Amino acid sequence: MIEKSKFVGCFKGLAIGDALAASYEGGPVERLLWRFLGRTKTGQRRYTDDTQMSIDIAQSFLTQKHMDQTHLAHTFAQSYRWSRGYGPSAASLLKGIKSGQSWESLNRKKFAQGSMGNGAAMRAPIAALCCLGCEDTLSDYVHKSAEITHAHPEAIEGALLIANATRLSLKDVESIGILQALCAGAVAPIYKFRLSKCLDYVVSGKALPMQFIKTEFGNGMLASESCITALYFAFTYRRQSFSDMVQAICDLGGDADTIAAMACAIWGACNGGLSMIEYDNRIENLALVEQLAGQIYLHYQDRIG
Ligand code: AR6
Ligand code: MG
Repeated sequence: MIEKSKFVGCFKGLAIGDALAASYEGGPVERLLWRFLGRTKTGQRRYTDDTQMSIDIAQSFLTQKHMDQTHLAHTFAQSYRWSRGYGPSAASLLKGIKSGQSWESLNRKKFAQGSMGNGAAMRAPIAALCCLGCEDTLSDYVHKSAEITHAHPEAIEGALLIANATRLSLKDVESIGILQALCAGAVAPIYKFRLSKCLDYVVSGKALPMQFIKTEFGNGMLASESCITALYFAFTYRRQSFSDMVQAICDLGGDADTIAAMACAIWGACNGGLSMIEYDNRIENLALVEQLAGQIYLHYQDRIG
């Protein structure tokens, strides 16, 4: 049986990584803007769309008890606030849903194959938590939660990689075994290529220079430019300090908050949330995040009897 602390660590890790790295995302304009938007009135660090959409997945699951795409699409749309820093295509899609259009009419409107941004992968760890105990539903659940906003096959595959890495981390599978399993199941050439390099580097245990990580795995907004980067950090820092990993991701820059959200969720799924207590009063709404993780855990307990 998986410990509750791992569910809490996964969800809190996602929110903490997102909030701590948000001020390192993008170029000078984005960073300047976040200096004004990045704190609550009481001085806590605000999280971005990564955590908000993860909360939406959890709340929709806890209300509906199964994957209900219409309910989830409306939950995403109701939570949308421009000040959370959503991706441009995701923002216009969510505003369209809020104005009464269906997600099916919008998710291939801007791009013929849909968005291949990392916005589906960033929330995939929480989809994985919702499926624990009935894991044959995981692929379908992640696919359906992703395609509402990200219909492109690479966005969906990125979400599946992050969800599966989370699931196996919760079960204490060793990093090499997880990466081998992901390599074996990879479909898109970019994921096959980057995953096999990631496996080699994690096996070697060598620290890679930042510029090299950026060239090898990427640090951009596309799923193919950030998901393997997050896996590299999560498994390189698995037995090291959480805060050192966050700092390294901040130093990498680019889409730092989303890379941190994914890596920190997986780190928390491996190590649990005990070492994250120091952030409890520093990050917005962590009590809600912990409460939602606890409620999802109760479902897991019910399932496994
Ligand atoms: N073809 C070309 N460019 C694309 C395509 C495509 N099929 N799909 C996406 N892009 P979006 P997200 C480019 O808007 O994935 C936030 O900070 C295009 O430039 O769907 O939800 C989140 O936290 C598009 O605007 O956003 C993430 O960190 C961009 O990718 C990040 O933004 C992002 O796709 C992405 O979030
Ligand atoms: Mg982000």
